[in-house]
Amino acid sequence: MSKKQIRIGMIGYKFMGKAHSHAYRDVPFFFDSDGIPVMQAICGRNEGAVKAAAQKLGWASYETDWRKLIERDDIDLIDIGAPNNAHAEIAIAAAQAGKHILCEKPLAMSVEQAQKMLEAVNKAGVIHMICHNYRFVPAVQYAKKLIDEGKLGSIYHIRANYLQDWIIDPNFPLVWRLKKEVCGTGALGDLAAHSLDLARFLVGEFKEVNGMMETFIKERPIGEMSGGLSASVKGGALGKVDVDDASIFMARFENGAVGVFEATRFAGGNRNGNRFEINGTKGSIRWDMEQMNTLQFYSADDETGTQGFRSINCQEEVHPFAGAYWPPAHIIGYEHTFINLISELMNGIANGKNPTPNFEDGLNNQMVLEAVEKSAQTGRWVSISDVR
Ligand code: SOE
Repeated sequence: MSKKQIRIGMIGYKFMGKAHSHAYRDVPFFFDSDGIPVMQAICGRNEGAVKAAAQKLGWASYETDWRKLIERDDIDLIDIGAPNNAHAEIAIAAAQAGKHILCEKPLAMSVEQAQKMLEAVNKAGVIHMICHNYRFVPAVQYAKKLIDEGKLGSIYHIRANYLQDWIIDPNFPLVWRLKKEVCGTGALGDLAAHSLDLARFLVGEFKEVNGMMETFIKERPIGEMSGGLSASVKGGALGKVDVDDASIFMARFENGAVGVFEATRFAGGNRNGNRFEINGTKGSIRWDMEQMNTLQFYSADDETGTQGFRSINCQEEVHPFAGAYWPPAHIIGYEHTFINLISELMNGIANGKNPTPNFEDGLNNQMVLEAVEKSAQTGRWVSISDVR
């Protein structure tokens, strides 16, 4: 079968722009996907910066207005890495122009927006995907396989935390991820969104949640992130932080499992501690992004005396996606999660089949996020069916 060329137009060129660009470049290197990404155009508002990014990241051209990018008839897929408040408008316009879409998480600012985005892609009949890259860690995919094969039996618990510490310094500036009108929520939409997506992938659908949200540093210096994650602005005007620094919630799942979730950017020493443990009637699994290639597995079927968590290095041919790379245990990293995800998207577009996670997952995730917010405001349990 001849390969289909898929011409990409990507919006955003910072952290995610770099991760996605790298993945488009590397997909054909490692995967025999039916679709081949063509890095056609990158888009950003600052001409000097986007031009430099185009050159550095390997894009053939650039645009400074996303509407122009969408109008171009030499683009098949729009990749949205712009801040959260721009996702809905761009995605709906892209769908109406008949473009396939990859959108960064969280899908939208609200359930209402996410519903409109899903309606637009369904109406246009385009392929859509949301960038929950942690689903594509081989160890996480293997966890899913073990659960689907019944190795854990029926699930009792998930406890998941996503712990970072990059805004602990009160002088860290008021960047867009700390402004409600741009990002919607703080640690909840940025970090817990990943954990609850993994929970939906591995455990099942949420039924109800009970949460709390806290903002420890209520005001921060107005300024940019120059200096990266260690940016610090001394003196000058302060602006209000109106999103959560930490969010914690309990959950019940449709299948009877229960969960505890914690997302924070104030867990000192945890740079990217994305972790979960799942316990079932026949066994347990544990995973930690900071040791991403290892899955801990406990099986109650093991002989008494030898029971305990065993560490599986998920870098063998049998581990999903791992075989595309190196010989066993020649490890892969964070960037490979994006390569794996985009290889699925390329196959999806070439074969006209929607991959997962897609906008439907984005909407379901958004319902959980909104239910947690509502619960934190009211101090009550909130059913997911009540935020539809
Ligand atoms: C920042 O907290 C961030 O880059 C998130 O936005 C990503 O989704 C997460 O994967 C890593 O941390």
